[in-house]
Amino acid sequence: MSKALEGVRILDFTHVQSGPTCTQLLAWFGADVIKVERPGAGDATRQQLQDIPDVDSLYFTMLNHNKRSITIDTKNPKGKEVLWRLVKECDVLVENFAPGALDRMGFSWEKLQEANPKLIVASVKGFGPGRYQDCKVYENVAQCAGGSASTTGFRDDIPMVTGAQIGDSGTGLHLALGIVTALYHRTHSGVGQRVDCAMQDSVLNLCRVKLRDQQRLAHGPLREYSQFGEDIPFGDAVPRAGNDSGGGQPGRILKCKGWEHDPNAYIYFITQAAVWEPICDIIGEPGWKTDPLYSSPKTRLPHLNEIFTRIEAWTMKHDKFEAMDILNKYDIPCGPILSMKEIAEDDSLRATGTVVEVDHPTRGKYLTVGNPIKLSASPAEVTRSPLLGEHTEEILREVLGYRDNEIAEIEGSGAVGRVTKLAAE
Ligand code: CAO
Repeated sequence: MSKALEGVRILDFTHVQSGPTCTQLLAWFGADVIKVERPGAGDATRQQLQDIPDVDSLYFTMLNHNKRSITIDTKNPKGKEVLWRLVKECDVLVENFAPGALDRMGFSWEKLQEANPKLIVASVKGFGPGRYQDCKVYENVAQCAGGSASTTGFRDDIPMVTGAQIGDSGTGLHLALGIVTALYHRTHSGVGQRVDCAMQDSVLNLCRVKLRDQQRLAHGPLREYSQFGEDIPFGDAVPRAGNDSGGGQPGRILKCKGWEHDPNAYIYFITQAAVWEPICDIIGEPGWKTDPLYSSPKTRLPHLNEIFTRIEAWTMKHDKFEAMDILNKYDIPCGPILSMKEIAEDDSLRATGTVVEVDHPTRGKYLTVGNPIKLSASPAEVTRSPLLGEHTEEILREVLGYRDNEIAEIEGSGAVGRVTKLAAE
């Protein structure tokens, strides 16, 4: 079976999380991703949150699978010469430097296009053009500026960021789609283009249901939000909705057996209209099937707190997995709150390769998240992240055609740091 992106070569100027998530996806699909890193230091995440001294951190290893690493000082004249040769050999340049950094290095869009008109240049920035365009941005800043934080958490508490990295990984996903779309466009236009993703925009795209609710507010209260049933008036902006379901089918996180000592003994329970009758039977309220106060989705809305308190009295008698088994028999949409420990040990996630064990020469075995996108004709094999500069010589020689004496000259200039050959694994 062939890889979907076989033959596509990526010049990967990314660091930290947003850009690396994007290029990792492209690498899983078979692109040859050449990660350019600063000699001696590399991507800052190699050293961040290190759990084992002098070993690439899990932060780095879990975001840079299937890539090759070359060290180049982009500010060294010889380094620039090598980079320009790489620009000509690559289909896509991906970067997520601070605004203006690529231009300052001398790689403006105009110069890149002149050197390689087919090149696609893909960038992540915190903000798009406008008043914040020059700002440096990390994950939580994007969550706050993209509308996620103001709509996450509980109404009577402070705004909350979410654990899902929607600013970084979310933007990386958007960028990857932009890149493959531009690659497709290039097949009939013959030319490259720029692909720009702002982290604020990507977060907003993922929060679009909240902009929907913002406009619904003009026509009355948001009846599916708990505060409606609690008679708490709405202000002029979408409030935080706690764990209320974002859709038209009310849902909540409810306690299950063991909640007193297990912080994750909870289940998400959705009172989908289609299964209201079995819900009433299971929780021991058969009268609610016909009582006009409870029998229709609309009349239930003011009573959601009472309804979920009653359902919780049932869920508290079962552990979350037992409750799942019972509720699934009736097609009642629900889901256990899984801890990361439970996810790491989950058989089915291992079987599909979504959770995968990888071996690393200095770290040993570790768990990672594999490609969540499954292509039937080109399955992704997850290979370990590269050591810093591991492929410098290989890339200089095989991709760029440099000879021994030229490689020695490049090394002598300080442009690529010390070129070392990795002992066979
Ligand atoms: N050789 C020589 N110099 C290099 C180099 C290399 N191989 N790689 C990077 N550099 C230089 C850059 O050219 C830049 O120099 P100048 O400031 O002189 O132009 C310098 O390193 C710092 O780059 P940076 O500003 O991108 O890095 P930072 O650590 O200061 O900021 C970040 C990091 C993420 C805040 C910033 O890159 C950014 O805002 N990126 C866009 C948004 C983004 O992707 N954020 C997500 C990050 S994950 O949460």
